[in-house]
Amino acid sequence: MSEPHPLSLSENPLPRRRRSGCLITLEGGEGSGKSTQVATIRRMLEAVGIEVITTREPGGTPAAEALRETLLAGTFRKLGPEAEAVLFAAARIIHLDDLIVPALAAGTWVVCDRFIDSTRVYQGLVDGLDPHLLDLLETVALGALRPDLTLVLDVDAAIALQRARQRRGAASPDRFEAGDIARYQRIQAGFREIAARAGERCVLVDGARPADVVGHEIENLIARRLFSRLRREKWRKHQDAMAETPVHGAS
Ligand code: T5A
Repeated sequence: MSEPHPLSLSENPLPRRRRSGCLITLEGGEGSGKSTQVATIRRMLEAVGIEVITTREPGGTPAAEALRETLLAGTFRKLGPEAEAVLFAAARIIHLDDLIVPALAAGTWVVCDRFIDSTRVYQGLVDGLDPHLLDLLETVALGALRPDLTLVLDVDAAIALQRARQRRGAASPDRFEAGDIARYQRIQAGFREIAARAGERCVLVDGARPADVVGHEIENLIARRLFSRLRREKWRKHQDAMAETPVHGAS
């Protein structure tokens, strides 16, 4: 078989390994309640016996967390938005290779605070990067992998900003939090548009309500949208338990 030409582009990127766990992502502007709901989802899945890990982007592994620290501090800003987008993608590749893909392959469910839609909104809409570059980076990082469900938390900019500031307390804002209301409104509009365009994968959730009310709706959404996966997982657990139960009379 002849070697591919180094400059030839693959029209059909190789899919990442097949998987059996579910990937749920949470998206939305700063302070929209993503981390709070990640913890709720974890409790819900554990309560029905599903193995689950929670993680975040950028970050999730030691190497990707190191990149997160410098990205959020704005250290790479001077390199320009393209270079910064490549570094977000690098953090994502590490995260996928070292944590997400092996977990999914082992049947573990993964709940991730921010993922590909954040790149589309922050690097695409806010920083104005060419969507083709973002497509390419997404293909390199994900292959054919996509989240099974994306919950987009929708919270008005003023509330989200107030929450983010409240939580931060006296600490100084990172470069993302230092923005103004107009910027938050663009971000919110961007996430709304993604939720409308990718309705198969995304659900827009009103995140301005009390956290327990939002959590209850999310539990119902997961149960409805991923019902067959939840049932299959329970069946698999049941079979595992049966296999471990000693059979009377067996030698
Ligand atoms: N980024 C990220 C990119 O530019 N490109 C990318 O590809 C990716 C992946 C990450 C930054 O990186 C950028 C986007 C981001 O700016 P981050 O710290 O991970 O930054 O994300 P933030 O959204 O800033 O994280 P926050 O923790 O501030 O927001 P959350 O997780 O949405 O909100 P949460 O749950 O921590 O809640 C914030 C506060 O509000 C309260 C909580 O108790 C907390 O105090 N709260 C509520 N209060 C009332 N009612 C509710 N329903 C509440 N829910 C939470």
